[in-house]
Amino acid sequence: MRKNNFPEEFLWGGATAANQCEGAWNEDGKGMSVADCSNYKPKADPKDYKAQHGITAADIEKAMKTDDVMQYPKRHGIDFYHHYKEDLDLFAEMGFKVLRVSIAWTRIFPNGIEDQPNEKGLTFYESLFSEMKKRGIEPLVTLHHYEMPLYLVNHYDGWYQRPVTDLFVKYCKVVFKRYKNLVKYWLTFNEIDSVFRHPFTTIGVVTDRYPKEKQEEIIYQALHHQFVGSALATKYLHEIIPDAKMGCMVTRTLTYPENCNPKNCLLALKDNRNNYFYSDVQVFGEYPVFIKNYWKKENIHIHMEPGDEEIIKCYTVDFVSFSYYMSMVSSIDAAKKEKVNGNLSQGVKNPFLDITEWNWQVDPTGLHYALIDMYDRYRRPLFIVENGLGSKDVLQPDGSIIDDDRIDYFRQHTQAIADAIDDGIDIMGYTPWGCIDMVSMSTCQMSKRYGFIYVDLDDENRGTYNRSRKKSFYWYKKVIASNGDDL
Ligand code: BGP
Repeated sequence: MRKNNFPEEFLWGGATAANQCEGAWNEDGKGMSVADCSNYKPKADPKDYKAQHGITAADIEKAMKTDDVMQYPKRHGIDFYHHYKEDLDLFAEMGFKVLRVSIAWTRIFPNGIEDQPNEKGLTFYESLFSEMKKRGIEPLVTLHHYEMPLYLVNHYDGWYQRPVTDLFVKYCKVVFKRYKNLVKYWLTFNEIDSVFRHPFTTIGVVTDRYPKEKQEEIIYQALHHQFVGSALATKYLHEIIPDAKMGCMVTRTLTYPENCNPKNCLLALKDNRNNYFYSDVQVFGEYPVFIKNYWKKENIHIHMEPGDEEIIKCYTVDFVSFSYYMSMVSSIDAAKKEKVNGNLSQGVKNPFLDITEWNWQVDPTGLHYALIDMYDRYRRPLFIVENGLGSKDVLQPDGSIIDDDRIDYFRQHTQAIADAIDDGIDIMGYTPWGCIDMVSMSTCQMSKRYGFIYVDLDDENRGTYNRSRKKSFYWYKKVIASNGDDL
């Protein structure tokens, strides 16, 4: 058995999000959220990155009028809302030290604007966090994971309008006060950099309501409001729970140059810098020069209230968390090259890497690279809060699932983390994504599975919702028990 150097306090666990697992979309006073209205929208033009999840105003109108959970699969999720105790038992059996969950804003403030929070929503999360603590599992809570009240989309144009920042901060203060004895680790916005990939689910902006030439500016404006919201949430967290830690959360899309042609290297440098923009603001507390320069050149004007820049400067995050699924390649000849077109990733194919069934390029060495690079840049503790392999698991006649490909994937990525720790990188923990199968974010399908735990439910919503242990369940249990030595 190889001896790795994971620290004793390393937080092993898994990650989930309310909108993909809870279900119970209209129970106990919950309001309708953007997730309850989103369905998979195939891209009309594969080259148009922004068309993914290009929800239109007409789609929302239609979604609001139907109760059909099959058409909107996130509405039923895996019914975690009613199964959470049994799921926590399984996580505890694997030895989880931490579980990443998100709070559905719409359970606390159904429309986002009420004077008083919804007590039933608050009680649900109180019970969830208490049950975790009873099992020795530390909650890691995302405040905003692709879920916001639909009311705010229809009445404020989502995060484009400033009042949404205040409403978000109000919601944050309520949950900080209520859970101050239960939750120490918090994250502000899940993959805040996704605003251009799928604006509806991230900032509640329905792009077709605006002229094409204004859309980019509107997205940056909404993003500014989120940055201010993130800084204020950090401020109030530290005031209300002084020993709590706040993290930002970004998608790390590490990009390599196609080769050592200096032009490709320069392009990759710029692509990586664009990816870093979002965490730069939340860690350094200011907009980078290159973004201000870009806005100037593109004639993009961002309205900032007096004091905004100071707020962003003063209340930066305590740690940096990120999802890591794949790496990318930059090439000045991209148009002429072979491509990989996954549902979220697109780009030049890297001949040295395997791809998943959904065309995501698998690159464990890239995780090691990304950890070194991020730590050199930020010098703050890092937390890998998403990583994993989406695949179509095959049920054996005896009901078991032999997911050796997933075990391989995790073995290599866990080793990459161990190697980065060996290089002196400060890593707080590792929470593989979708530790229990749930509805896929981008495809809205159940058949894209990530879990150590299988959930009996198919794309047509047929199934018993029964949970069962995959082969990877036993593998991960052994890894945690040996603190990362026995891979
Ligand atoms: C991240 C999201 C998650 C999640 C994961 C896997 O971008 O934060 O919510 O679902 O990707 O993506 P998918 O479910 O589309 O395969």
